[in-house]
Amino acid sequence: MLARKAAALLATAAAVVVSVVVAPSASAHVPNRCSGWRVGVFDLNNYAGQHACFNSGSGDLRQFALNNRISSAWSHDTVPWCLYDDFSFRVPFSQMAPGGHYPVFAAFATNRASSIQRGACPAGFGVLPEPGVSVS
Ligand SMILES: [Ca+2]
Repeated sequence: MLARKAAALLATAAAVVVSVVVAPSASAHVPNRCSGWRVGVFDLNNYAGQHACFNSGSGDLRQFALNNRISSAWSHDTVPWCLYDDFSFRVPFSQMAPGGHYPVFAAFATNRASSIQRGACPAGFGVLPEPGVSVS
């Protein structure tokens, strides 16, 4: 398990182009996992389970064992992030709002993302609704 996490961390470091790291916001209800990163994604609700941290995104979430497995996420970024159903940023289906917190993804978006990228989706794709639920 430790080796898997180490491998995931190495994959994260290798795959993510680190530019300016945005300091996390003061949102007290978001756990410290991925502190200092723009976006954290998780395979379980409430920011739990397998996770990955991004500053620009990934064209292949298999690298993080998270393909079709993201069910919660948060963003500390100031711009939207687009979620894609396919690899290599193909088939956008929704976007996370700047600073959005999603302890539970909407049903249509759960376990669907195969790639994720900083920046808005093409026009016509709505913002993922935030459930407004805080994690204590
Ligand atoms: Ca998919």
